[in-house]
Amino acid sequence: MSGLVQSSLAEGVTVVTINRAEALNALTPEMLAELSELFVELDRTAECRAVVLAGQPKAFSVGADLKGRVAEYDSGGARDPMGEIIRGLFSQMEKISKPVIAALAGYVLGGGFELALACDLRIADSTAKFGFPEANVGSMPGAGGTQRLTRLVGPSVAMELMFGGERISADEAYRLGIVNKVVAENEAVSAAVDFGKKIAGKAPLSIDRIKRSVYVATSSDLATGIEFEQISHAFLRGTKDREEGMRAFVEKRVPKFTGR
Ligand code: CO8
Repeated sequence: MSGLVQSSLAEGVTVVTINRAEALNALTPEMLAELSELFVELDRTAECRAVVLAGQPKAFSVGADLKGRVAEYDSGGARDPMGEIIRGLFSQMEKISKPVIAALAGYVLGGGFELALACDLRIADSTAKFGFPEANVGSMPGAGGTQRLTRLVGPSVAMELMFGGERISADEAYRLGIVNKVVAENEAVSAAVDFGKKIAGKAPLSIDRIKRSVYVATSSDLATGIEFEQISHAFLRGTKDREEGMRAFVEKRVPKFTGR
């Protein structure tokens, strides 16, 4: 590991921090590959029940490392290593069974905004600034941003943000439904960890099935979504945790969930 990505697990919540402050957390293929390896590991780690993804106080991330992109031109490379890794990582984040909560501060731009959108929830501090400047550099959001932002805010607002490239404040992002909550400066990580701990007390299989069902809702027609929900509900009926949860309620005690 290069130190570009750090993680620590406590009380069921893993905080993953992107650590490249000197370049405002500009994303490199190496960093994204490390994130991807880490998410594989977190998905297998039973003690990890929720993930908080954080950046630095000045920037969650300013997006793709433009210096690296220029170097790709200079070396005549036709491949797009960044594109391959970033798309794989974002779909992996949606598929892992644990909720991923973005804790946002400072610049959340371009691919950094797309990274935040690939998380399940977003909590921003009052310094967070969001924008898609890709059209300024002849590019476009290419890691799912056009799709995920449109699903959150609708086509008209999504195009306004991506055509104009203007930065919006945390409060505006909240008003548009892009972030779930805005907290005071430097409090996004602690607020996200608090929510993660709340999730850590729930039945893990319920959380997994809710997450999957919601993503089916954003990518299918209603009948398909209802069918998936029904299958998921039937699956949970056969789990030990469901019986434990219901017995604990009746016996007025805290349930002990095992993920089975
Ligand atoms: N890449 C590499 N380095 C960067 C980047 C970047 N995107 N942004 C900032 N930096 C570096 C600067 O070069 C500088 O380093 P140095 O001092 O060594 O030159 C350091 O970070 C600090 O930056 P500034 O001095 O510019 O700081 P300011 O506070 O004055 O400005 C801004 C901050 C406004 C964020 C400004 O740096 C900026 O506009 N950065 C570019 C942001 C941008 O355009 N991002 C979008 C990139 S395109 C993208 O993300 C597409 C993703 C597609 C992924 C999928 C592909 C398939």
